[in-house]
Amino acid sequence: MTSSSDPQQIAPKAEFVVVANRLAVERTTADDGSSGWQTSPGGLVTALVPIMQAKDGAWVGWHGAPDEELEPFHHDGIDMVPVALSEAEVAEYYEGMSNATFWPLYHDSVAFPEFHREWWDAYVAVNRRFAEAAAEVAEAGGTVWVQDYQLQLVPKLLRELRPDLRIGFFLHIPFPPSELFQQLPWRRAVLEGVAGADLVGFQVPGAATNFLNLLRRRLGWETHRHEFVRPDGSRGRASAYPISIDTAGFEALANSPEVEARAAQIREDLGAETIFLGVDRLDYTKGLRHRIRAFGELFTSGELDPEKVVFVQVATPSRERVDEYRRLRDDIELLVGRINGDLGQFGRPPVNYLHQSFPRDEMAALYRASDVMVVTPLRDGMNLVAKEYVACRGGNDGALVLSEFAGAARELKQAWQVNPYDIDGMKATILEAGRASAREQGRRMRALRKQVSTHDINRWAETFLADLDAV
Ligand code: GDG
Repeated sequence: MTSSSDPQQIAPKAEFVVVANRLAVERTTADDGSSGWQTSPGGLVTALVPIMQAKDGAWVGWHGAPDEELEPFHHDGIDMVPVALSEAEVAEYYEGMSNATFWPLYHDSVAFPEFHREWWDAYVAVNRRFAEAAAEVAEAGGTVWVQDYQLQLVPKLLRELRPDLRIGFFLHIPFPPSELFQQLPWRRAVLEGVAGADLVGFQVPGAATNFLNLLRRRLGWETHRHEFVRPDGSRGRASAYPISIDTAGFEALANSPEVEARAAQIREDLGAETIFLGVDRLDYTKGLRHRIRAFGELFTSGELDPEKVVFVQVATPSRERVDEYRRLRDDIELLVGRINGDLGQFGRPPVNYLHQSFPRDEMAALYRASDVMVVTPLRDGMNLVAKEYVACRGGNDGALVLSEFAGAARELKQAWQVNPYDIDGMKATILEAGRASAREQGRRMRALRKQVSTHDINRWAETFLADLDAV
């Protein structure tokens, strides 16, 4: 959906500002070689764009190309404010501090977090740049909503620059228990940074509790239920706002004749009686090693018959310049190669592994085509894939196997829940979900669908912003 971008320079002043690591647009290249912008796909952008269009909004973020300075521009009714990052900052602030320190530390340290002082220095410098860009663009008394772990210092910096603003912060990933968080050499600065927001949102109540406990124990701040008191006497709140998806959009897509036809084609191509599906960014938090091992054992023992069953795993390429992700890819491909080498037949690998990303309609067709969706992260803030699968099952059929350690498990109680570290338990539950009667699957799926249709991404954004308004 390329729409016209006004190339002329603008000097926006916005009533509502979103600050995120990435801008809400991606570059496009036309056949004649000219480049433009298209709105990024994805739930957050889908939910916020209408609010921003209605409110005179601006989006502050990196545009994705290192060492390139861009002027603000107008796209799709929103002022886009690009923040420049140098090649070294991408390596230190983004790949380093964000993705090799905070990401593993906040996900139960399932990979070792690395602590490097030069990464931290870059993180501070870049956070300051984002805060300054937001301070520049927000109109007097406006609202600024800061997104995620790459920008945890922005709320406090922005508050110092612009005390007139109403500032929200939302963390998309888990917030760890204090035992883990305390390892962080810069723990005080991070807590104070986040607590610069008037309202701090987390995916689950436990994360808000972890955060409030740390403010009390580490910083010696007073807290009362959801409220915290800064040393200057000002107050903020921390609470859970479970994120969701554009449920109606997914449902409509999955029910379209094109997607229905494509789903039938996928089933025919795979030629299996039962299709199990996994869809994840290729990330060590998603539990791929454990999941593939479980399927390997089920195929080897014959409990799943490779002649009748296929396990499709889409592993979307992700963070390929970070070492841990390269190692993960090698491990996964070794595991998949062994299973297929040992048990496959001509044209029929038991594990159909795809290290690719697909358009949204192809994802909807895959969800629609699959009998059992297997979502088994070791730790996950929410997990939108689980909700998308449910939204695409208009016939109230299909089964969802879901890790207890995904934020989504709190809402999707009727899924077949598993502890992904318990491989035997996971194997038993995968079989149980696949063999459940249509009646049992329907009973569970109806309840799941009710939850996901009444709690969509619009409700998430509206609730957060209404509460921010009320603080
Ligand atoms: C973080 C938190 C939290 C994946 N492959 C393709 C594709 N996707 C889409 C999925 C889904 C999204 O990407 C992934 O979202 P998840 O929630 O599953 O996971 P993270 O990327 O780790 O997201 C997570 C989320 O933020 C939101 O707060 O839920 O816990 O870790 O929408 O469909 N989309 C397309 N092609 C692909 O190949 N089109």
